Amino acid sequence: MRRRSCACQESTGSVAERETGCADSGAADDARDDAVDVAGRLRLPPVLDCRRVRSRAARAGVAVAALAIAVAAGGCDAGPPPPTPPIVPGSSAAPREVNIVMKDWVFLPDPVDIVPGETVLLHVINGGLEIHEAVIGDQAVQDAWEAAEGQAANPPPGPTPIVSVPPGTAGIRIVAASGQRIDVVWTVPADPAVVGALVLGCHIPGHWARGMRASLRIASSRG
Ligand SMILES: [Cu+2]
Repeated sequence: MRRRSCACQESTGSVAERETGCADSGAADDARDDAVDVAGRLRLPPVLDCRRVRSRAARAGVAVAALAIAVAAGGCDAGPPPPTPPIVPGSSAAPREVNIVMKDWVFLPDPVDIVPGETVLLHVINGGLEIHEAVIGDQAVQDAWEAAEGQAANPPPGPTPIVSVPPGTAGIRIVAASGQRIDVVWTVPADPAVVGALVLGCHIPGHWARGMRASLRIASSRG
């Protein structure tokens, strides 16, 4: 008997058998040996190695299948989001409406597409459970609000301290409670270099550290 050290042939794990060589595939007299194997298997030592390999092969098969599905679907983390089609920039007379949804620790969408010089009507919606804010500004603005609000965290009993930042570092700040929507008209700077440095961030204490930020992307315009 050539297969008495392995019990793979009893089961449906034929792929593992072929891969591991547990089954002797070339023997013409195996039919007779099989009968002896089946009859005598209980007398053999445990065949854990073969079963373990089969289990591994099964897991590998699941992983390969999952990868194939992810590839077919384009993947959830398949790199940067696709570019948006050219958009019609807003004007002061007809601002372009832009939704920014704040959730617990993220902004949606990310990035937010804007056109330098256009006027937008921001609908800032807090879809999370905690209070959030949308601060639009460059890194100096983000740093200023992070420092200011960090100092105001866990205030002593009494009136809530007013949070402020040095002149020139305020940027745009929109604070919304859970479930609240606030609309703000904003004219985007005309200089693409300035727009390219803008960041969207939340500085309610601890939120920036949790990664609550998004980028603003210059979109191509039509019209
Ligand atoms: Cu937040």
